[in-house]
Amino acid sequence: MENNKRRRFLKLGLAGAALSFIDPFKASKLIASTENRLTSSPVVISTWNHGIAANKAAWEVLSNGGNALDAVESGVRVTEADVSNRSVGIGGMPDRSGHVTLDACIMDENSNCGSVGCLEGIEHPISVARAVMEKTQHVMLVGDGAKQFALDQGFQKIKTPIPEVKAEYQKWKKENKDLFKKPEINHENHDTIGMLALDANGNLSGACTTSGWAYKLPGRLGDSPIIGAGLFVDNEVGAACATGLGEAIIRIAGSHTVVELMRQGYTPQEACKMAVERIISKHKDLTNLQCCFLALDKNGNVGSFSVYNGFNYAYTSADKEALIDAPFDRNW
Ligand code: SD4
Repeated sequence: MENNKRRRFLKLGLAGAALSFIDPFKASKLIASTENRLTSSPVVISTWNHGIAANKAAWEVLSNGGNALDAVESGVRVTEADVSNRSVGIGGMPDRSGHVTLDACIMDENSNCGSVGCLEGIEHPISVARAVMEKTQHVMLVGDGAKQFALDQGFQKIKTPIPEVKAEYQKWKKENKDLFKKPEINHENHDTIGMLALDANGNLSGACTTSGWAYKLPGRLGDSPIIGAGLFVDNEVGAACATGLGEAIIRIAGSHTVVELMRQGYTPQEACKMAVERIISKHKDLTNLQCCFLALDKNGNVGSFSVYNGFNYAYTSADKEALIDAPFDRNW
């Protein structure tokens, strides 16, 4: 069979397989057009309940025929601009020297990617990450260089921490005289937004943005700005993102691992579970070690899994909007 025909045959086979196993979260809606070209019904998923508002903005783009890249950027910008959110964007918690440093990355269907780390005083790190991707030859800019680049690109300076966060920090500082005590990861700290979208042309993109671990050491980067850790997209296969303890996610190149497992034929759900099991196998002490993965494959099937209970994600498609509790390995 010549290559093109074989590819088309495989796609149609996949469509048939997907349609015959429909369940609410694996509702692949492949539609064969008259030319036997497959288009997809758009889907967007994102971490935690702040994903509901973010998905709405992303859906606005997707449902109007927009592309997945614009959708994920628009979506997570909603969370970044929400001053009541303590773990993403301008309302984010500071490091232990009182500086709010933001991390973000974005990746499109052509494996283009951009990222910023330790970016201070700029409202929308995800858009700066996109500018790194589109306007430079680099993938990642950090610290003062990232800030200077953002200002050169016309992004506005903002003052952080916002007054409420500053007050919380002052209180924390008083109560934690030993500032180099190992900071604890707790439930409240796991609120990064990672978003994955499939558009009507069957293309995938993803975005991830966070203020990171509250009271982290100055200069610390987590998984969220690292392509392959906090986010990975391969348009031939699928996309994955992560939230939770970044150090553990980086250690297994988490999101890349999930995508590669999907490439081997595992469902998004199985792939997320296997990545979590890998994390578990690499850590003797799982106290407070929460990590969660979210995945979307090329056919619109989704999956998620976390170490502990408590992780949920927002799902939006043409016929369903839901906040879904992720399966988990163990209870807290
Ligand atoms: C980090 N993964 O910086 C992020 C933290 C997180 O919700 O997910 N917060 O390690």
